[in-house]
Amino acid sequence: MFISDKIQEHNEKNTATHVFHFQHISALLAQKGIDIQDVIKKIQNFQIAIPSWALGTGGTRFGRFPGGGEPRNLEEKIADVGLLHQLNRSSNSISLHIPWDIPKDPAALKSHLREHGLTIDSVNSNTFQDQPDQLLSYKFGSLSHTDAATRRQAIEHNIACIEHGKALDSRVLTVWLADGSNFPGQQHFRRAWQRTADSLAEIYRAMPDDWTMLIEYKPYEPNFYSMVIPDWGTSYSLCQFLGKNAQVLVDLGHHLPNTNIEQIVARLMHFGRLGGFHFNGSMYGDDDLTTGSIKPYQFFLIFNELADAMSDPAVNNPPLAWMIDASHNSKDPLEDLLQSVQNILTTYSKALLVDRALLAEAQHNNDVLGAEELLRDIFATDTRALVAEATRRAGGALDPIGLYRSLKIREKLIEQRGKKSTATGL
Ligand SMILES: [Mn+2]
Repeated sequence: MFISDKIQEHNEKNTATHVFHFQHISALLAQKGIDIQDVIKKIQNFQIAIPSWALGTGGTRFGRFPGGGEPRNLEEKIADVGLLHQLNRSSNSISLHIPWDIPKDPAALKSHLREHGLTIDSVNSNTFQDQPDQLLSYKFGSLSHTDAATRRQAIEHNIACIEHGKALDSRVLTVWLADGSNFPGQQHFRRAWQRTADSLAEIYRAMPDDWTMLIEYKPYEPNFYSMVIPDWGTSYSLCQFLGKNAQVLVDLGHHLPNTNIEQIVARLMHFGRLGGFHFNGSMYGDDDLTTGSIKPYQFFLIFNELADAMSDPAVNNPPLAWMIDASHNSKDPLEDLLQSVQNILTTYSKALLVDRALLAEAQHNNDVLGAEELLRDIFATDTRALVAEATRRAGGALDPIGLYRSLKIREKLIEQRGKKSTATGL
């Protein structure tokens, strides 16, 4: 579905209201001496990958309630991401899950991607479930398994993911392990770490030099007593063991309640070891809700640390791979993704407005209230018109969700794909 004429029509219709809000924020920021053009450029350059598994309705272990019109194959998934990118100009890549989305004809797929202005982001291995044709089970682990043949199978799967990625010009392998134990005594912690490290080292050696391995951590689930990689410290220790092309991946929902994620982010960037980011919203655990929906202030504080480190020439951290990793259970997945991207861009734009010199001064002088109020003032600033202007200049819609709804896109997708279509992997 190509909708550039509809976008233009929509923007023209909404120009007056937009200009009113944009002039207001422009005047406000001019008073503060902020270069608004630079901020708009940074917002335009911020691209967030959409995972291939987020385009259909998710679910919980109790059930799944699909909404219809879900993409039936990888081509339709690419078409959906292409549509999001047309609307917001900020979702220019798709992250693939192997084996749910094994590309059958890489050359054809690449031209399909080009048609939609997209690239492949990371490839994600899957050893958290058994596949029908699989010889050995991952019930008791994969890369950390006590049995060498099972570890071998999991290593080979990851190397196969790298091969699929190479064919599509990806340069990132994301590894998330479900490995762990459910009961005390079940697993020898030190040996499990070492087996995992040795397995990852084999995969690392199979990676081309310009690739990055992202290692994701998670405190619990599916294992509830221990996870082999439960926290950023363990991810970091594995990266140190592997080499410079291994980086920690922070998933916002993979923390225990009240964890200071902003501090984790700052630490990792200080060490030059933050490689990737999975956006979602969390109330209790890995809830995978809409990004920014539950704790917007914390989300701003996280972005504040990211923006601070990204703007500091003394920080030697590679550019980050940004991705949404959420599950859409009660909303239209495409609307939810548009909403997430809007929340991400709005929060990022606020972080760009923080006066770093003033904040540093307040911190240096131990002006506790001064430093805090500086952040709170920016958090309370409505920057939606800045994001809308950045999107408009890039050719996107002033109000991506509004346009999506008025074009009745979900209804059209249901007509095309049917009420009962199911996205692969769900
Ligand atoms: Mn994740």
